[in-house]
Amino acid sequence: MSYFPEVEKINYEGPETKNMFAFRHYNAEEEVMGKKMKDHLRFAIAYWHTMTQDGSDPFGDPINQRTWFGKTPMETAKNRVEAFFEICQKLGAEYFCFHDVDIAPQGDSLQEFYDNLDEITDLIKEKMDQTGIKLLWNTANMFSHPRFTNGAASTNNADVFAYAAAQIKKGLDLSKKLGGENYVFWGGREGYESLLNTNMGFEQDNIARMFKMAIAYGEKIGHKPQFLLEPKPKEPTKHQYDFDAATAMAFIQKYGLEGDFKLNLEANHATLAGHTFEHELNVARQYDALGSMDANQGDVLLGWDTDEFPTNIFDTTLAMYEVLENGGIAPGGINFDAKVRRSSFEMEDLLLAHIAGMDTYARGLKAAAKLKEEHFFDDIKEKRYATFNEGIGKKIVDNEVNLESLTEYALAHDDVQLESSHLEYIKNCLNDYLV
Ligand code: XLS
Ligand code: NI
Ligand code: NI
Repeated sequence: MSYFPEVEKINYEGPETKNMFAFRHYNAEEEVMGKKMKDHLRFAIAYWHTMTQDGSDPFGDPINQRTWFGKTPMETAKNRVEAFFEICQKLGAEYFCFHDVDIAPQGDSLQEFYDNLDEITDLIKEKMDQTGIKLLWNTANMFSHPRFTNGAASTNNADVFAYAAAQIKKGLDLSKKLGGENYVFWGGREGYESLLNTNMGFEQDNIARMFKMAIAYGEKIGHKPQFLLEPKPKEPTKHQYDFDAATAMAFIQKYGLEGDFKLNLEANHATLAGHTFEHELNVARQYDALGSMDANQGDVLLGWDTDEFPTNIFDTTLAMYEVLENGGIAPGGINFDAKVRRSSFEMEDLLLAHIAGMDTYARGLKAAAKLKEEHFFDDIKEKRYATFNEGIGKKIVDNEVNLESLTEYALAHDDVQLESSHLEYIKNCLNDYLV
């Protein structure tokens, strides 16, 4: 049975097409800088936003009616597998991501949850084998259930810590079963509400303990996905420990996790932290820790994680430029951690929204490749730092100076001449690459 009988496989038809269900810019097999677009972009579909999002908001009841709703939670879960792989196939997305709770009902006990997960992942594995679609990453949802009100690995309650460990262990078992290429930790409730009752150092030590157990377990079962830490500054927790890329790297370094962990960076989390997405990607690159991307966008007028589908080509161009500078994103990918707006409640909107996101990233890739091929930023930066290429500048870079020798130099050259950055001119030229 088909859940989208009216829609054929979505193909590239070019920017002139009037067909809503066609790509206008994403052409999977087309080569950009000697590599297929699909291999640059490694698109993944997020199970949660696509299959379980009901369109509700704090003021509105669920609105999304889906034909995969069944009579029991398990029946719905099974139908979802069918529908999900149809969506991935129709879009030509080769990867997917999920939380444990997205794919199977939790039932009345942890054992029942495990059994449900086993049954559903059998179905998922069958679909993966049939279609060739691969698991980019999975993760454990350790933030929705009331038991995680005070955190998971950072909880004040040891039984909760143990429960979280059991979810992670299962997550790694499922990752092995499905050949997951990465495994994500997003610390939704790993943070605190008030310092009046919080031992921050103790909580962070416990998070590191949990991560080390995850690494050890991966080694034990002979399955080592790339571990990824996903920063976010707030929401749901007021102070989240992995505030941004730099904070997450400080944590990773403090606990000696550099060899095992990279970062999964999300566009909307970057802006919530008061950064641009490209800033976060660039920071990660400085540490050789750019692991994967959660593609979405926030709304400049709203201060929360709106998880909109990315449609801003300025942002995707600068993000893809960082990816090209990184030499690619594999084994990570571009996961659409994005949901349709409440008013886009038809099932077909799930396809249209992904088409928009994929086209926007394709345009970003093409523009970024041109910027790189034409050395647009390289030339600007080369010129801007030119004083370090010779004379005293070169000596600084070669570590041949100290405060005394620089003082001697400065006394003789205190008539400093600056050059204008012509930033407005740069932005004007950059626009030519975007359209
Ligand atoms: C929420 C996060 C979440 C992670 C996976 O804001 O983005 O969806 O990506 O737990
Ligand atoms: Ni995310
Ligand atoms: Ni998010």
